[in-house]
Amino acid sequence: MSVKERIELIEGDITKLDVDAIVNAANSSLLGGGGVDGAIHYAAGPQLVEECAKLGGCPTGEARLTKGYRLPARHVIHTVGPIWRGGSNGEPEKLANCYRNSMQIAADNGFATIAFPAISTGVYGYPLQEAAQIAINQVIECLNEMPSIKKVIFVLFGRKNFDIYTDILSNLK
Ligand code: AR6
Repeated sequence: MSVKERIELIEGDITKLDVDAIVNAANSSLLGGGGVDGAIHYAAGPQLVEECAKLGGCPTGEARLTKGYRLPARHVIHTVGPIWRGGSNGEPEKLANCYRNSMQIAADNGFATIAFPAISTGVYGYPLQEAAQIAINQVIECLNEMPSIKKVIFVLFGRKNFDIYTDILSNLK
């Protein structure tokens, strides 16, 4: 299977996905918030924040693993995206690190399927097109190095972001 065939795009709600891990766009406290973070905690139930509270936070660009509790997904990989401050404050590198570190946790734990939201593109204000390009580039790089990961699903909330990802992927050979 080619790397491109191991990538899937879905428009919808990441909390519904039955995969080994969904990735959460968290904040550095790991104690919950709005957006996809709020939706994941709501669907997983209160045990998720109890486990998160034991982790002692997470710096921007890094990632942490918990169980999925009431989610259909077996695990949650919490990563902290950069807040967009114009793009010359290390945002691209930090966003790339979110994808790489999440993929590394999946590979280290033998996960075959992982789903990502568009990290940093909501409350944190990262421009959609730039963020999508980084997400896809980084995931492709990782898939080349991590044969045990069979499928990466990008779950996009809204048609606009879905179309951006579709365009980038269709322009890859
Ligand atoms: N499924 C998939 N994608 C979703 C869902 C969902 N259920 N809900 C929202 N999105 P955001 P950030 C999309 O704001 O920018 C939180 O308060 C959303 O449309 O969730 O990384 C945290 O605690 C957008 O495209 O995350 C942090 O404080 C994308 O998910 C802060 O927000 C990310 O938007 C993190 O901000």
